[in-house]
Amino acid sequence: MRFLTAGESHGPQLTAIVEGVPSQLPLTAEDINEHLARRQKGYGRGRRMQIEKDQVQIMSGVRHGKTTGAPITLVIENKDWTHWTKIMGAEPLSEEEAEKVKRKITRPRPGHADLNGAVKYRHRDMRNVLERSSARETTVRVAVGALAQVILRQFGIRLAGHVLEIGDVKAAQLDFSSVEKLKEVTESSEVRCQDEEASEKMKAAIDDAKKNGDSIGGIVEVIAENVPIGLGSHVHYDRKLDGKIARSVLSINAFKGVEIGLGFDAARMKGSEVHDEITYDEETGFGRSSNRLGGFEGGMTNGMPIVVHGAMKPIPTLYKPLQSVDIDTKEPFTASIERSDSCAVPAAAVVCEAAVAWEIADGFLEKFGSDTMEDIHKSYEAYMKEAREF
Ligand code: EPS
Repeated sequence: MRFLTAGESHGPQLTAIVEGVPSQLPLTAEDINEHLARRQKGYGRGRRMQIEKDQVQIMSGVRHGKTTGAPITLVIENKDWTHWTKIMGAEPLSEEEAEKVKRKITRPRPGHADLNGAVKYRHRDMRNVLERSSARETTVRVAVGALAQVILRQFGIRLAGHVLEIGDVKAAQLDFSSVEKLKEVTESSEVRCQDEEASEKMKAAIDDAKKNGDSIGGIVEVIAENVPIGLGSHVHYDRKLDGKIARSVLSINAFKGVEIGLGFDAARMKGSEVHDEITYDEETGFGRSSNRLGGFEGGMTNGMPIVVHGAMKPIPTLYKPLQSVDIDTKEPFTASIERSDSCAVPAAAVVCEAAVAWEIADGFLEKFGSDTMEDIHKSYEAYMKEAREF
């Protein structure tokens, strides 16, 4: 499968075209809206989230509740567009109008794409960069990830994204038993965290950052259960599924780090403390006695849950000004900003879940075929039987 996204933060809509989805998959807008609503929640969001109520429109590739195999177009409108029709419109402006409505941006914000994008694409108005680099785009990535989760659910593969750390507050170690159990707690948490005591401290840390005109980042975890052995491949670098997941997670706005399983900690431990011992059971076949490698060996899934961590830096749009330089006057200035989130880590857990879901679904179809759901089910059942009896 592949997808493209298009759209600006204050433009009319966000769009994704998803190609390669098998036919006969039951799919409704509600399957996607559920995840869009999850992304909009979270303690620490700014005023924009009160304006938007993200809902998907399925514009192609689905008929009477089932996919046809044709490209699927997903559209999510920006409600805020009504305030930006002149500023963000596609029609040319007269010089007089431009003066009035353009709201040219010449002051790059440290930590944003503003300056690099302006130099690269030769824009004197940095709105041409920041409208597209905005994390608003993650809406449509969540929509695409929701579609991926509809495919995965047919095979019992379920995912949960949750928050491990916000600022300097860490949740207690998770005793993972199932995605369902994890979701029971995290879906109702304002910071998407399973540790209630830590959640309160996280909220206080967010309040503190907000009060000081600052922002804070954090670490999210995504767990995927019931993933069959053998997705991805050891034979070539660009077929390693853990590598694809890492790239996808690092491409989420503001993400600066990714780990699978123990991740960086593994580098500080002995081999005997890191590797998961192999077990055998007549009914279920081969397994592992632990899951320190997060479900991956040799770029392939090993049948254990996939465990991915992503580190999000603090949002760089700050009320507390940082030093920068105006690109027109070359004068230094300290920026002050109108509207921002002080923490978007709870939402980022949903985005990260979507990114991981997409890569697993893609690896799944690569292994089991991609034309019709019926063929995929047959191929999956036959392989799982062989794998159990191997
Ligand atoms: C964002 C800035 C804020 C966030 C936005 C991402 O938007 P605005 O500039 O309209 O206040 O609210 O996030 C979303 C709109 C969203 O849907 O997550 C940024 O600069 O990245």
